[in-house]
Amino acid sequence: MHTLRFVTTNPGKVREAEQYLEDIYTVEQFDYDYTEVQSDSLDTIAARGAREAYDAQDADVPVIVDDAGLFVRALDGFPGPYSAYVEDTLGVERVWNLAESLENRRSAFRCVVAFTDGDTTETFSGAVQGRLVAPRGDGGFGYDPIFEHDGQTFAEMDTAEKNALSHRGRALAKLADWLVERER
Ligand code: ITT
Repeated sequence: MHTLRFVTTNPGKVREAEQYLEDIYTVEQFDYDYTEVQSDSLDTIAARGAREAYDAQDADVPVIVDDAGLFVRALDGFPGPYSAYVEDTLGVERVWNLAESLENRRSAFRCVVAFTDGDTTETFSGAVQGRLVAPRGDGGFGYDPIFEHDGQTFAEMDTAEKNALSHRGRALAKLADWLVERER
């Protein structure tokens, strides 16, 4: 089976991707910190990151980059593309402390997965709506403990349950369909 490199420092993302891609590719984590260009668009960040990582590797293997973020409606979408910075600086507990004072805690996770094999670069996106709550659950990663969808936080779900609903699951399902179609 061919190899696909998932360019990320986050093993949680790789775990979620394997479920969609394991019939097509052996998924390998490529721990490369690509330049996250300052952009309001996850699409631009992911596509540029994929091309940079593709060029930086020592082989000729297709790569994917996944850029995701938490968009809080009452904060005009903040932290959005800056979600990693906010998590690293404040931590999820303190993000919740800030969110607690908001009247409307509706939020969305968005994700763009960019694929490139050197010739073709394609992006696939997914989103899920939910609301911020006090942290619950110990599964998942990142903001999962404070993101509730239909009464459960993402951290209270196992990987398959989260994938079936999540921003990343939706983007990966589109990528997997596209890859299968392309092989025909
Ligand atoms: P890479 O850039 O190395 O892939 P990262 O975790 O920094 O890893 P992102 O920039 O895409 O990835 O993530 C932005 C932030 O959003 C970061 O703090 C993540 O933990 C968080 N995040 C992304 N996807 C998430 C998910 O499915 N559930 C909870 N938090 C998520």
